[in-house]
Amino acid sequence: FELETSLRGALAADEFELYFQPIMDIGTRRLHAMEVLLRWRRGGKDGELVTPDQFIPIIEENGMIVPIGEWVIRQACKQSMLWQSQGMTPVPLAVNLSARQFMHRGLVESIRAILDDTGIDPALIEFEITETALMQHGEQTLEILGHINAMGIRLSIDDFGTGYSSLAYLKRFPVKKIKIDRAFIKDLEQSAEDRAIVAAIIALSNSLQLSVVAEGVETEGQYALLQRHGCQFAQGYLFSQPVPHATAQLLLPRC
Ligand code: G
Ligand code: G
Ligand code: G
Ligand code: MN
Ligand code: NA
Repeated sequence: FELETSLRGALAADEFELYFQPIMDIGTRRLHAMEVLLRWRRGGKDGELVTPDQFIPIIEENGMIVPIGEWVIRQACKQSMLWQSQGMTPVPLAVNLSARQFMHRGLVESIRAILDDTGIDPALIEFEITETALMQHGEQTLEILGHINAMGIRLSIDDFGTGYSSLAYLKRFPVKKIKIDRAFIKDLEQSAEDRAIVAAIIALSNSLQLSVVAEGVETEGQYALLQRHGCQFAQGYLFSQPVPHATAQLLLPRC
């Protein structure tokens, strides 16, 4: 309750920040993209850093996810353009979208306005939507995703494996990439069962022309197993935790 009260002024007080976590190309071990992760600097400049699990559920519930989520998309586009203007080679930035944002009719129009205002190449923005969110509003979601896809923004399925969809069902959506939930990666080296599940997801995804990101990769052993099974991309503490923009920019190649 107290959190909710201080969250109300947080956007106007400029207390949100973007963090970035690298997504690596497994074959080349080079940077492929970065996931954008929201942080709340509670109380301003010297305030404590609050992670999304502590406030995303609140702002999803009270609807503040709509303006805050829009701010995240705009800020990510601005950041990409700023890096480009400073001579860095951009990589795509992957922004998380909540189910609640899909229920808001204005989503497509605000994305269009952000693309226009910032001038960003839509190929440099991706949206991550969870499997569960995708299932919630079948037809309306399908329509909105169609509009987003038509703008040239790629879509990926986040936390794959934790919901109840099948890859066959996902083929109805204009999705190019799936992210295997870290629950399946955690015990990859110890668990033959998890290896079987992950191998099957990768094989079927590849045959459906979907690329695959493994989340929560923490060890070289996991990395080697994923590489052997044909997984293209990996994200996790093995490479980097989510970092602030000043650190993220050091990871970008220069033109
Ligand atoms: O950064 P990590 O530490 O704690 O993030 C936890 C989860 O919070 C992520 O998996 C993601 O689902 C969610 N999250 C992070 N940033 C955003 C955001 O900008 N918008 C939405 N909707 N969810 C986010
Ligand atoms: O670092 P400083 O407090 O001056 O940043 C001002 C705002 O601009 C912050 O919200 C910061 O997150 C944002 N920002 C994003 N990218 C950059 C950048 O490359 N340089 C600076 N100075 N600020 C950036
Ligand atoms: O997937 P969401 O979009 O749900 O995912 C990002 C979340 O996962 C962030 O909270 C991030 O801090 C966390 N995360 C990223 N890499 C790792 C990792 O290698 N191990 C663990 N335990 N958490 C991770
Ligand atoms: Mn995500
Ligand atoms: Na995830």
